[in-house]
Amino acid sequence: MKTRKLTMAQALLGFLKQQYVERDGVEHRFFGGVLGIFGHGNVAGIGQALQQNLDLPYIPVRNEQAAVHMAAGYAKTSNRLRAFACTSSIGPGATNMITGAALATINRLPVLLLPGDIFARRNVAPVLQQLESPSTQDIGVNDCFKPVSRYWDRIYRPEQLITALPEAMRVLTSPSDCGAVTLALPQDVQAEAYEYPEELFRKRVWLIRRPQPDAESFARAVAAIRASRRPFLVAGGGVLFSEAPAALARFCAATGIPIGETQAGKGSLPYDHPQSMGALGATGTLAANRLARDADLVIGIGTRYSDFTTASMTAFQNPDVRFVNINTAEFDAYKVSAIPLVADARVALARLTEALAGFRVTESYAALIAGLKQEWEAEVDRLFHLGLEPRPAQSEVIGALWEASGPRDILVSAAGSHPGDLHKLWRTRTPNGYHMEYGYSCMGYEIPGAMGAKLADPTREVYVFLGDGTYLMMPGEIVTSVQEGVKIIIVLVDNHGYASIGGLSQSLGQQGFGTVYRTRTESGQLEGNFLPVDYEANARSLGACAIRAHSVAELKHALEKAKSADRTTVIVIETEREVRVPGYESWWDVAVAEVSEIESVQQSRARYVEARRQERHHL
Ligand SMILES: Cc1ncc(C[n+]2csc(CCOP(=O)(O)OP(=O)(O)O)c2C)c(N)n1
Ligand SMILES: [Mg+2]
Repeated sequence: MKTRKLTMAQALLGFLKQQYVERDGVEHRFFGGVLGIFGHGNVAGIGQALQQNLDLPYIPVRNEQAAVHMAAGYAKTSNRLRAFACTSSIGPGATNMITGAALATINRLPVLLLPGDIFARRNVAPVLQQLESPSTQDIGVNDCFKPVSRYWDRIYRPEQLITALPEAMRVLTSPSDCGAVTLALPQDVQAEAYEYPEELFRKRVWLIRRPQPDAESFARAVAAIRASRRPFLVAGGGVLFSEAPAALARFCAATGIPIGETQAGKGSLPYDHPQSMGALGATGTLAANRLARDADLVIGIGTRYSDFTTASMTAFQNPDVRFVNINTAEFDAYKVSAIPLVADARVALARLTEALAGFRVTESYAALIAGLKQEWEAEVDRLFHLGLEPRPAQSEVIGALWEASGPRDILVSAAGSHPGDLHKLWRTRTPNGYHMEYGYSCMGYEIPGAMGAKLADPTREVYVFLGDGTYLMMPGEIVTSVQEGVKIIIVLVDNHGYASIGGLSQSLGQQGFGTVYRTRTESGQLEGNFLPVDYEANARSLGACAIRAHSVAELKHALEKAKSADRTTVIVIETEREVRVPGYESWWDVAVAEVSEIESVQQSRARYVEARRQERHHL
């Protein structure tokens, strides 16, 4: 057997470089590169190997958590056909990646995590940053990756790579089991040499399958759709991952079935498609929520049925409602007692369109759909142009941003009041043009996530829409964007703290306690002036261009400047905190204190108990 003598780290990178994926006859290299930060736990192993493998680009970042977010943004924009690996030292560098790992796994995105680990040899333990246990020497902080990874392994001996790497690739390229893969790499083993079989380094092409539905389940699904009077379709992230928007548009045009979109599925149809009712659920449109409420058949495609989508199991109120689920993951396909089509979205939609030939929704249902759509578009226009003085409402900022953006541009956001407002209002024109991380809704994802999107598709302008709160969590990656020449445009909405959680707190009878950025006063409470944060100066100090806009007109001007700039630009605009986009006949279950000394909380509890009566089991 021909072998190559390499360190474990060198062999790992040698393998990663040779991994490709193929779908629909198109082949791509799978790994775009490696993101990370060096410390004593990886510099001599992975760090050394990266230096002698420059064809696998290395991008140093400012925070390991951000590295994983960047990798997730890259994978999402690539429809999971490409990924990044992330390298860290041991200890805090490694555990910084755990939040990112959870985010990737929840969003079903492939990221390969390579945290450094403590010495396998053990004789020098405890090493710097090692967590010791009195009950075993076989545990460390990297065990915390287990529940947030779809595959987890620790490479105690260099030859274990030979069996671990194919498993890692199987999971990373799986349409159903995709998520974070963690290979914990003890620092001494990274640097250890081994005679690896030459075969390990041959080019390998992983076929991304498009599974066909089982014949009997398919026949039952067709019969259920044909029998329905008020069918409604829920488009989830799986529609985009499968690159099925065109197949969905054909299905909807042929059958007249309307769709509502989840956060991950938004943009499955262009907003102006006649069957697009926009966002569904707690942050949904009136059009989608009304149709969902009365639907007798719900076709869920590539959706996890999160509580925001189901409005905490209140969205579907027709007593006879049934479900058909199309999903590559059996786990999701079986939810809500559906007829499960364990299949690829594009394949299933094309076959359903064919099998449903001649089926069309009734004229009265079609008229209802058209009327609701028209009303909703008028509502968006209203919210885009409120003309509020002296500070605009957030919906006006969204309107100005939408009008300034081009049809192929990408909008990235994740947490705060932005996901809810954008879910309702953003008019997505192109698949993947709406990039919302709402599986983990992680404050701090936005800037690195947007950089990942830009790395995946540099031909599209990438906008970030975020709040002052989330900006403060992870502005440091602006430095990385300057380093790499990865330009993004960041619109920072300054409303002096957490408007979203503040609003939620008020609705729970808690008066927004602890959610406003104010100084502590002699009363001992946070009741003083607004915190004097200069976001513009902060962004500029990190290397970005920065502009403050005082009005919608100035915002429009700033956006034009940002588009022509060659660097990441941050636009700061103050908004009217208390003018919010309303909800549209939906709800979200946030449990209210059952007993309290505060009267407003007691009242809120009474409303809560009443509202919960709408929650259903779909059995
Ligand atoms: C890492 C993380 N911590 C806490 C939360 C809970 N959370 C959700 S939104 C939010 C406030 C966001 O504030 P900001 O970015 O200013 O947006 P705004 O609410 O003002 O729209 C918080 C604390 C979260 N989603 N992520
Ligand atoms: Mg805020």
